Amino acid sequence: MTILTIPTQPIDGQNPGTSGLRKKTRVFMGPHYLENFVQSVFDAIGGLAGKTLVLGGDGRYFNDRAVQVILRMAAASGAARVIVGQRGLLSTPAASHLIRDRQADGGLILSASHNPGGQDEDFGVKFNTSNGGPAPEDVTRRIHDATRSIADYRIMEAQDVDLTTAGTVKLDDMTVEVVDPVHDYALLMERLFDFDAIRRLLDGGFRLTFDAMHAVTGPYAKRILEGILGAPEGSVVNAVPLPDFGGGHPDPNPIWARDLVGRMMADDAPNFGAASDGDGDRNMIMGRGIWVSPSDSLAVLAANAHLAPAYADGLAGVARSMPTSRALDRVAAARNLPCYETPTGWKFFGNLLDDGRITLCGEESAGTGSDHVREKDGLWAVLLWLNVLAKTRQSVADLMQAHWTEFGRNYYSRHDYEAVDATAAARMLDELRGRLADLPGTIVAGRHIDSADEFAYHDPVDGSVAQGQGIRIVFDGGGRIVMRLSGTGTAGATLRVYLEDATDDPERLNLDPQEALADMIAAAQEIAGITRHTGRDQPDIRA
Ligand code: VG1
Ligand code: CO
Repeated sequence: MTILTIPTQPIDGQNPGTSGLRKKTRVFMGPHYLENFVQSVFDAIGGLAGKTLVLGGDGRYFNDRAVQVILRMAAASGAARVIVGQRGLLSTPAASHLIRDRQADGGLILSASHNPGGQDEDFGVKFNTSNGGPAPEDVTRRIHDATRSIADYRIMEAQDVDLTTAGTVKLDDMTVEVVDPVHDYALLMERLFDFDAIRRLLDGGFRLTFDAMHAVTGPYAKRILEGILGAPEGSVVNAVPLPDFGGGHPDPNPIWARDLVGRMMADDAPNFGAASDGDGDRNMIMGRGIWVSPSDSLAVLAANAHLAPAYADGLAGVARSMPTSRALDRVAAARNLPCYETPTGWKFFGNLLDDGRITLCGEESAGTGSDHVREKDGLWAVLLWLNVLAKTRQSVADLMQAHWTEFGRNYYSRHDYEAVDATAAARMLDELRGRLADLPGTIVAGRHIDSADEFAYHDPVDGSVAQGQGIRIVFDGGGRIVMRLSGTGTAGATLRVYLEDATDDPERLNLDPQEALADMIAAAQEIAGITRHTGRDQPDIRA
């Protein structure tokens, strides 16, 4: 077959953000856009000659065509083998597992995660390294550098590879191994958890509902929850991945998963409800009449993980992203576990996991995971919850009550202001940055400020430093405000305001979080002038 060398020019803005390169789908479909980026990834890792790559995506619009382009480019660059999910599908955690299990040199995951999909919505490409995790910052920097000097890319002249059936085919000299996207991942889950205990729980009439939001976890949840664990058919809803996710945002939060919330708040609600996002790395957990905040979920899982076989010997340590609530820190302190604080984005957990310093970690944005892969893992979190519930035989609501009674409660909410003017948002943070030194010791909204700074992370494993990772203002009594700009958006800027306040008072464990956080909400306005700068008087999302 013929290898074509196509001349091209650098394209601005091909800079991977919090989680890969994310742009409007039409941008990715534009001339050379995908090809430039993919060639830059190959160049940044020293070429593909003789290497093995994992490839798959969340099934969104353009996934099918992008997979074929990448296969032809990998063949042209001399890759030995590409392991690709059937029909081009792989969830992010399943891809991470395959990279590790098959000792691949890396992987490309096609997804814009929880962002909507379609011709007029979002697309994305993430590169993961041989540990199965998102490329760390030095690698993404090299990729970005390569996009700025690219002059040509190589692509094989060939027809589409048939990805409809599992098996091995050749694309010129390169082996294309088409795999069942669920099989290996399901085996891994079976090794980690007490499936018999979960089966008994379900046999006893415990009802669950899982909303795959028309995204990639549909086939995974069907096979594992219904097929292997015996939940009745229909327990998994919206289980067929669609290119436009049924027109919604595949984002498991109370806004975008409102159908699930409605079902779980009804009188005849199932005992357990959950949802995942576009690429299957996020999770939302609910019990009858209760939504569990992701930060609380992380803390509860850290406190109870030992009930699952994989974690029976206890945890080496735990970690959370900086904006995530400090509910986890309370568990760590009580159990004498090291607890690390990292910047937003899963890539920062990689070194801690690889080095054996932590077993469990998570983010307030509905991401939870462990050392079983190097990505957050939605279904894993659901199964760990089910394992814990099967062992404790408590309801979700009772388990939360017991947790707060033992450890105290950290009220938490994230307020997102979406598509705000980027200049105005940057100006607001600049202004705030300039005043940080003056804030400690002052009283705002009746609360005393203890400290104020901009978070920088010093990686204890490789010594790298990540600056500018969010402004944090800490109040006495456990209050905290964090502000940063999103690194995953595709239009304007998204301002994220993370609000936290803590209580140990047994009389104050069951407040509405927005009411419990009233001081912090008022303080955030007063300190940063959100309305003055952005023109918005309400956030778009309260998660
Ligand atoms: C967001 C979340 C972050 C998460 C990232 C990728 O990033 O805040 O916690 O790791 O999305 O998740 P940002 O920069 O927009 O705040 V996913 O499921 O979109 O890969
Ligand atoms: Co995701």
